[in-house]
Amino acid sequence: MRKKWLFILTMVMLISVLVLSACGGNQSNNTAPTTDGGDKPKEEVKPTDDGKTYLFKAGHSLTEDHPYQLALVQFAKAVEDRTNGKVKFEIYPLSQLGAERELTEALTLGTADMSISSTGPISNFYPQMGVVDLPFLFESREQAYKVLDGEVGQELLKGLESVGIVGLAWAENGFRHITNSKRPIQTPADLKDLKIRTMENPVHMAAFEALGAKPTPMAWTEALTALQQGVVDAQENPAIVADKYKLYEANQKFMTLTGHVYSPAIMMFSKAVFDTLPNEYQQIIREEAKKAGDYERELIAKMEQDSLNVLKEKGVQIIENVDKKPFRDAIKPVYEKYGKQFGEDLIDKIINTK
Ligand code: EAX
Repeated sequence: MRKKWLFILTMVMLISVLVLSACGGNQSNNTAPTTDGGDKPKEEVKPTDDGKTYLFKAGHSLTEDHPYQLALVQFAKAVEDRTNGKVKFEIYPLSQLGAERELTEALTLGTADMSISSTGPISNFYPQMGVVDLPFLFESREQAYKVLDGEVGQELLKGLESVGIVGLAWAENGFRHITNSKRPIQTPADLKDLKIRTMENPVHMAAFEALGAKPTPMAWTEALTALQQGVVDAQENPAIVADKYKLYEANQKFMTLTGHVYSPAIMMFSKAVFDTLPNEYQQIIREEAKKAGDYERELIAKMEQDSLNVLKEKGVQIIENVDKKPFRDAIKPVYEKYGKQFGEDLIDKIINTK
């Protein structure tokens, strides 16, 4: 009888040990197994709840089907998900919160929350940013990404804080090309006395003066009317902007693929607003802005050829394989002038980044 009870006790203890070790195994491994049998890192840390909810407005100057918008939509969803719905965004395209220069100024003043904008107007508030707007500075997206995602670009983003802006991440507007209502542009001589709308950007204005044109700076919101009414003959923007804004309906009959400026864009937050957020929310916003900026760059690169095809279908004469050397030579005085302002070493460093 004694042996029988001893056996039963032993079996009960053995079964208990087996059951406990099985449970303990699940608790210690609170990560989902991956397909390769490894363990994924722990899920993103969920921020401690400060009990507050935040609703921000994010604006830009382009259309609802442009990568600026699509990137902000992805960004907003990711931030809302990761903050358990505590940080939300309303997105305003079509310059509804103001044209790029106006909205950038509002960020510096803390009267607007967030934007994605081309760098063009930013140099009115942070002059050093103008270095990236130098024509023919970037020969390829790869070079641009290396520079902007490296020390030079990160320093430029950091420098924005001196004027009240948090530069969250680089994105892309695209390579800018020239459209006009008058004639095919093949050489700088074809630009002579052409009234061209430029961004409110001193480097661009100097460049088009050096090319013999008549630069007329204005916000994008005014540009469309000016083109339609013939106040200006030309403008310069990536093909996707010309497509989404149907510039073929604004007398733009010719597009010359000069690619004269690689136009970066920046996802920005007002520092006065950003600083009111708990650090964990700030970190989430920074992380998701970087992801959204990378996503936006991919979209721009993918959509560029589609937009060129649309412009061709709509009757725009596309002038391709342009000899860029005469254009580069004509704007050398711009490099001499701005080399002193931005630093010749910095410009050389950017140009020599391969
Ligand atoms: O940022 O104003 C411009 O030409 C800009 O390239 C455009 O609004 C996209």
